[in-house]
Amino acid sequence: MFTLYHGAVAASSLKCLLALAEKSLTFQSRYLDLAKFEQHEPWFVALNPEGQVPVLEHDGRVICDSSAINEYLEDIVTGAARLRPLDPYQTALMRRWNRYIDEHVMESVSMHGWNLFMGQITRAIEPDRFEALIQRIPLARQRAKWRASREGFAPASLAGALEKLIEAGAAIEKQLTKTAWLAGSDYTLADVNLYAVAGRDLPLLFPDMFTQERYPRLFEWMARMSARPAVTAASEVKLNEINF
Ligand SMILES: N[C@@H](CCC(=O)N[C@@H](CS)C(=O)NCC(=O)O)C(=O)O
Repeated sequence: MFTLYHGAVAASSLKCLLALAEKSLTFQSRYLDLAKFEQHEPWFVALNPEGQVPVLEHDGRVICDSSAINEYLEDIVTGAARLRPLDPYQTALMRRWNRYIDEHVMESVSMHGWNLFMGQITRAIEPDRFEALIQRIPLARQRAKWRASREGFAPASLAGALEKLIEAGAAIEKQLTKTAWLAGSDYTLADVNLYAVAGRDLPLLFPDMFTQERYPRLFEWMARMSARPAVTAASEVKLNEINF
C-alpha cells in the first residue's frame, strides 16, 4: 500500500503524483496545506525530519525527497510504464538533468513563486503567531525563506534566481532541439521533474520572457506533456482520497 503525503498539485509533490499516475498505481493521498504550515506539525516532522513534502510511505517504510521517491517507484514497480532508460548512459543523462533541476531550477522557480504568492498569506498572520510557526520549522534555509516571503525577498536574490532560470531555459531549449525528450529519445523521470517544477510555471511567472517565440521547443514539449493522460490524472488528483 502506498501513501503519498503531498502539498498542492505542484512542484515536488506533482513530480511524485505524476510518477504514480504514469505507473497507474493506486495510493492513499494525504494532502497537507503548506500555507497552514501543516508540514511542520510534530506528527509530520516525525515522518520527515526536514518538514517538507512529498513523503512516500510504502508498507510502513518511509521515503523522503521527490527524486529518491521516483527512483524507488522505478525500482520496485516492474512491468509498469518505465520512466528510467534501460541503457546506463541514458540513465546517467537523466540523473544529471534531475540533479540540475533539483539544485538549480526548482529553488529559483520556487523563490519567484513564493515572492508572488506566499507573501499575501504570511503577512496576514499575526506577528507572535508567525514567530511561533517559524520556530517549528526544522530547516534553517526554510525558516529564512518563510521569513523572506513576509518581509520580501532581496532584489539581488530574485535577480540571481532569474539569471539561473534564463540559463536553464537556454540549456533546456538547446537539449530539446537535439532530442525529443530531455534525457534523449525516451520519456523519463527528467521530463516528469521538469514539467512538475518548471514546465508550467516558467511561462506563467515570466510571461514576457518565457514566450513561445523564444522557446519553441520547450512549448512543443509542454504540449506533448499536457497531452499525456497521466498528466491530466495527476493534475486532477483528489486530495485525501484513494486515487487512480
Ligand atoms: N528536496 C525536496 C524538496 C521538497 C520541497 O521543496 N518541498 C516544498 C514544497 S515543493 C515544501 O514542503 N515546502 C514547505 C516548507 O518547506 O515549509 C524534494 O524534492 O522532495
